[in-house]
Amino acid sequence: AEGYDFQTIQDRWLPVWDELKPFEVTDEVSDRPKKYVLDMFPYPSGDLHMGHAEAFCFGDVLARYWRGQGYDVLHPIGWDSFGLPAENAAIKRGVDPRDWTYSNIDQQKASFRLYAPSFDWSRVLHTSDPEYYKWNQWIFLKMYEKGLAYRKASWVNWDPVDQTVLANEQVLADGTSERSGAIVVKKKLTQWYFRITDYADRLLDDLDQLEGRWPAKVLNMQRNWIGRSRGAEVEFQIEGRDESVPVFTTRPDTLHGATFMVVAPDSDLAAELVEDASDEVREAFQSYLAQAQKQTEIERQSSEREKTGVFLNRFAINPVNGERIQVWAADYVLADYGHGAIMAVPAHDQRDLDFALKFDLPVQVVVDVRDEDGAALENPAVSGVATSGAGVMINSGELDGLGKTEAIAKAIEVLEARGTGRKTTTYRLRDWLISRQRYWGTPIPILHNENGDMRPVDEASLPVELPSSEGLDLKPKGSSPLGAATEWSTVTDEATGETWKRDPDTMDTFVDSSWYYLRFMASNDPTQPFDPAAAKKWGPIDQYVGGVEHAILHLLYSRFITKVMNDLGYVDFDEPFMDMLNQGMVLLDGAKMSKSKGNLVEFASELSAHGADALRVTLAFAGPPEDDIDWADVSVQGSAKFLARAWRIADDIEHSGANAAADFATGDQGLRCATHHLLADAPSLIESYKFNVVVARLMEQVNVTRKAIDSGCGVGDPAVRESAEAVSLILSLFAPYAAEDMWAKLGHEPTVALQTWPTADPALLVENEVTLVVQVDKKVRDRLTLPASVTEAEAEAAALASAAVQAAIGDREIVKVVVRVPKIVSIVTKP
Ligand code: ANZ
Repeated sequence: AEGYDFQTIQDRWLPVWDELKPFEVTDEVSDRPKKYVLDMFPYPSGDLHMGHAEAFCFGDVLARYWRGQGYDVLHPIGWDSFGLPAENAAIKRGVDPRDWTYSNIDQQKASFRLYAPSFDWSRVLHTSDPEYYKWNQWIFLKMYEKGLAYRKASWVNWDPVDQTVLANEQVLADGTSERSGAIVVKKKLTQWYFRITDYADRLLDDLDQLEGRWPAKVLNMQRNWIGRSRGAEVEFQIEGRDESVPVFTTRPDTLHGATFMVVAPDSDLAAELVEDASDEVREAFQSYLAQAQKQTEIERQSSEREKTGVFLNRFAINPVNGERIQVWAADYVLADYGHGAIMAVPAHDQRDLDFALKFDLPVQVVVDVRDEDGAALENPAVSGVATSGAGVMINSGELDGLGKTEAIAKAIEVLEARGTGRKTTTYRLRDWLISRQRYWGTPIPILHNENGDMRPVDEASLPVELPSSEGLDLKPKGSSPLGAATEWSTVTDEATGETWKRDPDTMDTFVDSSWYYLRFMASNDPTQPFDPAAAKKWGPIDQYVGGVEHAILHLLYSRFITKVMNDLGYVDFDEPFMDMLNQGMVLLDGAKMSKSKGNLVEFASELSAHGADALRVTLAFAGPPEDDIDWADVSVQGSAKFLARAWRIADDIEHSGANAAADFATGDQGLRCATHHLLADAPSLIESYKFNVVVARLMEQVNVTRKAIDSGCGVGDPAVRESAEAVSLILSLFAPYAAEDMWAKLGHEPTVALQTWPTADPALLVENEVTLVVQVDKKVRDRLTLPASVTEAEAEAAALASAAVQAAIGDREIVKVVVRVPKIVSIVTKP
């Protein structure tokens, strides 16, 4: 007989599966339960890599598992194919971004076909197809109608190399661009935003529903990113200015200790406050502003950094005590948080204290904070340490004597009564900047005229297709290349003859990926973004699988757009991802793989050397899926050997001519028990992502089965066939080719992937129990069924607890208990 050969098996089953298309599913309502399993879709930057191999292996294990449990499973695939890397690569190679993108997609598709995830290939989408991005534009128009899409001028992170706007998290802690490595600068631009801040409370509160279903780390990152902060806004009058200035504070109780005010140098307020200042002040301010704009937000907020600032030669009035306090500009105050201005309370806030000590500003203690022994803490002005904890209010008029919580409530009450402040909530979350000055993205469907009016493109004329890149200079230069596509840009209104210009910007690709999971429910439908009835059947996603690098933005934006869709009545759920698995990374010798480091393990070469099955088994067996995998520590050969052993059992059965119709119940009991334990345990192990344990159990089952064949019941025993079938079913999650081949050798039609798993027979799960005999004065009084692993103490306790034994003992005294586990407990009484 021929041995196990992955290549032969792959060649045998690929064309069969191509023909069968086993994973295409319909949107029709069925009486079976459903699961929607989705892996974060790939970016086509080249061929698939080991990271894809891992993530798609785990997603596929889960998708295949639910089919085995009798569910209708939607497991689609698409490509996140717009974006900067394609554009930069295209510029470098002098080709159209389309050609580069779609040839990479073709390569990834071919690799996926071999790797064999159980995708429904009939639903493929690419976000760079006009049929897809038409619906980005449709979503934009819906948002615009609802006031959720708007334009404003603001300071943005600017990458001077890529010449584009960056999101905050694309700026690294050292102030450089994640993309180009350039030092990021601030630039004031008019940009499009989505009003995600309107949804801040819902985005935060609804995370509670996902507790225990998403990794705790991801929930925390989402919560911190939204950053809800409860407090008050307090109005300060500024001398020589009519309107008062609001500041946000979490500690309105400390208002009597506010000894100066600080405004963000890059705020509109700062610019206004220096308008009429002396040349000297204005110049000092301008040079300070220029310096501040070079700092990242992280640097500006760092407590390590020496405080800097300029006095604006203006004064504010503390609303509670009428004191005249100086107004400074300093970069530790951010322009776009709260109101971009603060009341500084140096005694109780470390940042303010550092600043006060550096510039010799007054420090006023208003909270008496004590240490554990009840001793007063040293004055912050002396110690240099702000006392930020709770204590009793002093030097604070009507607040004196109150504790922190009561003082905050009282302070708010007083402010509200006087009309100089109110209770409020502030968020760290900012609106979502969605416009980009680049070519390879979705055109924004807005028209502008000479007067500066805007109007949305008619829904009926969507999509606004990207013009050909021919003749356009795609090199970044600060304005969108589309502005130069004159013919494309110019739109004449047929009714009025008026000329309009298309908005030249394109959308952030996070817009594309914020709703792609919905498009799978009508991928080929030109008339609607998705079919609401199909969304009702499949939505929301039951299982999402992907990298933790998307823990914040992608998930937040998807959650936001889902809530908008819910509000607009298009979907009946308002969270998109019910359960989430974040896979670890694939490393080599402890390091992240990269081309530049020369330590890249190529997916394509691993795939051709070992085959899809061995790779998948190796990835699943390497450890818990959340952990990193070091490719230097795994043995693909070991996986291949295991597969050969498993396959050999089915092969031996096939060649033995053993009766396929044999009744399993007549099979070897020992082997049957092992098989049914495996069937009983596998589901909860898979559902708790313990894929490595399941592979280990399969290895054990293959060994037990081989032992039974060699030294026990022989290959013809029905229990051997039963075991081989169970192995084939469960193995199909990890090694679809080998499992399919085994299934065929056992006399079944393809495909094993669509078989529902048998349930374990409870009668075969109890072999681990024993009968313990209890004697009282040498007479058998009871027989107890106990686990075989019962300890002496447990056996004695169980014996003494038996009603029959207690009746036999009566009120006589027990003089001796002899325990021989697991067989007998013998009780001797005093007659
Ligand atoms: C007075 C005060 C006294 C403050 C005190 C704290 C302690 P979170 O919790 O992050 O919301 N703040 C307000 N707006 C700011 C801005 N644009 N840039 C930098 N800091 C700003 O922090 C809220 C606190 O951060 C506010 O409460 C304010 O300082 C400061 F003993 O006001 B606090």
